[in-house]
Amino acid sequence: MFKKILIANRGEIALRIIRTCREMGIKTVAVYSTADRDSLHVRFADEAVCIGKPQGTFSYLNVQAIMAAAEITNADAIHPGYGFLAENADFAEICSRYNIKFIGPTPEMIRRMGDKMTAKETMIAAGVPVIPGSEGLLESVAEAKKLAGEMGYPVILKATAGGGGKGMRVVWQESEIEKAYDTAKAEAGASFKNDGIYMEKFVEEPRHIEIQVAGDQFGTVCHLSERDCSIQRRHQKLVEESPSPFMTPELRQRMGEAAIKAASAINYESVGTIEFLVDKHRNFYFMEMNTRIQVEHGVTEEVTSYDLVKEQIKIAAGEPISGKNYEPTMHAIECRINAEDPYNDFRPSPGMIQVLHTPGGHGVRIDSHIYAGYVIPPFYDSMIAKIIAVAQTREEAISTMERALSEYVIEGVKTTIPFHQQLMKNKDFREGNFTTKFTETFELR
Ligand code: MV4
Repeated sequence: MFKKILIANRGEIALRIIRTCREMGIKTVAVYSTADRDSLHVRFADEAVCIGKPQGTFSYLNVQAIMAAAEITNADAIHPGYGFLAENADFAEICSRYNIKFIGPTPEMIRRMGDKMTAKETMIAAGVPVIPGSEGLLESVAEAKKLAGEMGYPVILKATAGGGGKGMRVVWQESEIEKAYDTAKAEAGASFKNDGIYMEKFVEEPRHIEIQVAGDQFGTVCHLSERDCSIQRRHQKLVEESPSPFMTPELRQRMGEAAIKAASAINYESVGTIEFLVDKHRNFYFMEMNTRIQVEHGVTEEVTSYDLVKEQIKIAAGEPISGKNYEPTMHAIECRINAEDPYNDFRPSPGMIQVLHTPGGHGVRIDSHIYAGYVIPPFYDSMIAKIIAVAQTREEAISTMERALSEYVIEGVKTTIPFHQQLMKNKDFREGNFTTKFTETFELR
């Protein structure tokens, strides 16, 4: 097992990793930007190294500085968390060149899933259902027009280097395709230095349901059931839950098998997530694979009693997993609390937390790095806490969440708490009747 892990991240996920390391008897090294000097991850780690100025490119994305910090502290592994360098294959490769274990999959696995068309081709070969669309990248507008005519509108154009919604264009009729093709290609080229785009039939009003998987170096792969992440706004998830209110035992069986097939196809080793789109007839299609620990991993932990960070570290250290699949035994709902103004287009609201009271009690888990007097810097994403409510039923989990939200006192910055309070009261949400379009019509009053 590793003796010392450097955590190449900040905020709540850095704390989350430090907590598991402490339980496992592993020493930790925090790295921090000058904006994060007074952060809890710096205090809670055994050692801390300043790696640069506030902006991500100078600090948490500064590979040189992070590798130097790992060298001088004698760390034998690096945990990248999520975001920043978590899905950077070049970084994973540099770690192995320095003889430092990257806690995650191999660079080849990251690359294969990072290119969306390659990922899709891999899934087709493995027999995992994908959304009907172009075979490979589009070569011309003429090809796009011909194919869309054959498939029927609406279609969607996606950047192969994209993901998470960047560089996407929905095309409703032939008159729009030329412009959509040109702008999607230009946007992809500008954002990713890769202008490859492909086409799919557009699935209207789908649910986003993802399956958590884990695989080890011995070829054993298991799944840990699903999370429903349909409540999103501009491709930012706001609420996640497990089990999905749309799930049936039969659908879980089929999606679980497909997710295991998907991960096995690349001999996946680490924890990861297979994202699916699910249509109203419960047809499901592979969308992308995330090769990292995700923000919403705690939802799965609460319903399966499986410590995903601990398993991720054990797998990286070469230990085997049991191979048994996990079914939810509880219901968990997570609300992401962001320092944003939900009444003002979710505008970021950085600044000092003047007053803080944190909820607790039965069935409430809070993952957060904030404290009274903490200053939320403007340089990073605005998530400041995650509330996870756990209970035996969805109805009870919602009640627990409402109770926890009502206890949360955060003064000094605007937060998304009022959004979540109204969402928990919404009839369609309470009935489990929602798709990825839900937030477009949900009005905050
Ligand atoms: C789609 C789609 C409908 N049809 N693909 C959004 C993020 C990226 N992972 C893919 N996305 C979508 N791909 C087809 N063929 C709808 C979306 C989509 C979406 C997916 C999941 C969660 C929220 C979403 C919001 C808008 C669009």
